[in-house]
Amino acid sequence: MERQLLTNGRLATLDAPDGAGPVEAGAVALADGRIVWVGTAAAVPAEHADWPRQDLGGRLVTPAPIDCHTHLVFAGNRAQEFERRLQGASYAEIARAGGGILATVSGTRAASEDALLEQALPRLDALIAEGVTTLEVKSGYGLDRETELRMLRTARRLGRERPVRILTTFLGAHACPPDYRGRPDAYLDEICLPTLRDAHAEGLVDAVDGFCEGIAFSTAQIARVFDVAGELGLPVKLHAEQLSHLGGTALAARYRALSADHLEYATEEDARALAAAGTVAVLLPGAFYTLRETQAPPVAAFRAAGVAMALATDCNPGSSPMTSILMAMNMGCTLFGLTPDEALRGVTVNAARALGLADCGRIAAGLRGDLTVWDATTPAELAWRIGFNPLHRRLFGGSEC
Ligand code: DI6
Ligand code: FE
Repeated sequence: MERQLLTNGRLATLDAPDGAGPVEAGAVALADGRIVWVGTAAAVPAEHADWPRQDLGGRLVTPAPIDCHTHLVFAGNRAQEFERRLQGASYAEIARAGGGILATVSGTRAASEDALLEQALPRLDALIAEGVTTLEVKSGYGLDRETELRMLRTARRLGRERPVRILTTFLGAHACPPDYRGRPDAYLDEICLPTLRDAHAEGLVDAVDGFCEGIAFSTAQIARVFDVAGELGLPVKLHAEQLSHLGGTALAARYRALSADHLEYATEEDARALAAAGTVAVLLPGAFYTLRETQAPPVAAFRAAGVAMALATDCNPGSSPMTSILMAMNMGCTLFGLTPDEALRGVTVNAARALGLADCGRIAAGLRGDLTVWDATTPAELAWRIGFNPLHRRLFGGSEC
């Protein structure tokens, strides 16, 4: 049995009520990749006291960050679209003209699995370099059977290529492909839903997502996707109220979704529905920033209703070309008014919830040994800086890597 005792850390366990500060002079005992005991160094039980020790020098220890919303697998880039938006074109205009998501669909359809892997790895490595140990990866740039399956297989491969846990999400209802232009229901019947069944049969799907928006799918269409997910026993989540209020949040709550994501145009009533359903609000400030949106999500309403808030990168080539979870924390604070403690909860305990995971996101006995040690002493230092990475050590399942 592999055992270790980390001592002299400042532990932000995220296992205590809001606002509880780090445990000073804390210790964590790990055995076989799991946390077996957490507390103050002075209280280490005799049974762990002689385990190999590592002194953390008073550094901050947190649960390792979790990126609960990414579109990490895709081919090509959208720098040209960036230039067009700088000249005044809107994201929706570009999408309606066949650019945007559909531009990435062309590139992704043309890419082999090896090419997709090769292009995704540097993005994954950037997240790992900031301590991320678990992330979600969506399909949705194939919009045909073969490419959607290839994206999901690539996502699974990422988890074999690197010391990281990948959760896959089927996002066939991301956009209506050109060959089905104006016939979104036919696309769902003929491509999206059969592909979901095939992907599930191949063990490639951990959850099902959709893009509920004027430029994508209606609530009635998303409900059809969610019904099939329910039949297959798969949890759902939704891109909702990003650019307008269409009722996606209420729909997500009705289906007891793991999360509703973006939510710039969500209302107080939506916040109450999320709270009642136990659905996590995943805030994506990278997309808000990139698209230069002006309406921020209703954070005060989420707080008042008791909605758990997570933060993620939304890493994608169009609306959020961001591969930094620390930057997501910084933007969550600066653009959306989260406190640094909320930002930390957003990428740990609440991000785990948004993925339906109970075995990570906190420092507590029984959980995976997914920990990060920082050259910092307070959680605020993680969200404070821009473009600086204070990671000192990353433990994935108890192993340093
Ligand atoms: N919302 C997003 O932020 C991404 N997808 C979505 O439904 C953007 C995808 C892209 O622009 O490529
Ligand atoms: Fe997204």
